[in-house]
Amino acid sequence: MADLQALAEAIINGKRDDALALTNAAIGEGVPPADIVNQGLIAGMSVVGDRFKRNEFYVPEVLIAARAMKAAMAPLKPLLAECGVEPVARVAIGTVKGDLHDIGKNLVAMMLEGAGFEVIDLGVDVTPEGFVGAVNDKRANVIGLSALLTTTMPSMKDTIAALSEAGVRDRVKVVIGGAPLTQNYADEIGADGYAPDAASAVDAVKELLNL
Ligand code: B1M
Repeated sequence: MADLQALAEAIINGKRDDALALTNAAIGEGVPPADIVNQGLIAGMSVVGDRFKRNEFYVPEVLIAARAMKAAMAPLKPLLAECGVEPVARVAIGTVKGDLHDIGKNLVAMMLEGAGFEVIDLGVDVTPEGFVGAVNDKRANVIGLSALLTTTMPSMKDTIAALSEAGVRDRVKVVIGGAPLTQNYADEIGADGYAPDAASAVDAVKELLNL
């Protein structure tokens, strides 16, 4: 019988092969793909997020768990599309213009994927226009801005201004993060949310979307 608890454990422990095998077994038994995602993958990644927040897990453990989740997600993606299961929301995330740091941004993207969001990773050195394009062309509901340099923080303000100028500001929530950022800065530039770490970014996005 499909063991979604074991699947969650495989994700938590970063056991990629086990996660994939348990996912394929559950698919083979006819378990609905959404249940496999929710009760296996998301349940596991949510424990990973909590442990990361409590400093019981560090970056390597999160990366390994995310790798297991991605492997397990591969056979599920086409099935979810066939069933017409829509993602919870679309988050377009990027490191802002002038900034090439992407380790933290990648972690945030992985945690968001683990929580069931569709993540559009725009990469690094993303211009304000690049973020506007993600709202117009990719139908992003949330924009995630990451910056690691004090010199690139102002690009967050420019991005929010560009979203307003393009007339799409009211269609998206903007969440910011990165080592030099603070809630005060988020308030100052008119961002909707701020998160100090990857697991809190998931909480912030959920809160903003009332999920
Ligand atoms: Co750079 N660098 N770096 N660097 N680098 C820092 C950031 C720095 C603090 C080092 C220092 O001087 N002590 C300093 C910034 C100083 C400042 O602005 N106040 C600095 C500098 C100056 C530079 C260069 C200018 C150096 C030079 O060339 N003279 C240059 C700039 C290049 C550029 O971006 N244009 C540069 C280059 C680089 C490398 C390319 C060598 C490399 C980046 C590789 C890469 O990312 N692919 C690098 C690295 C690795 C660092 C340090 C050592 C580590 C950053 C990191 O990855 N941390 C960093 C010093 C340090 O932090 N000890 C440093 C781990 C990561 C998991 O944490 O990114 O904070 P972090 O992400 C966290 C949270 O912040 C949060 O969640 C993550 C996980 O919990 N978070 C979000 C991040 N984004 C979020 C978004 C959210 C929510 C939460 O919502 C959307």
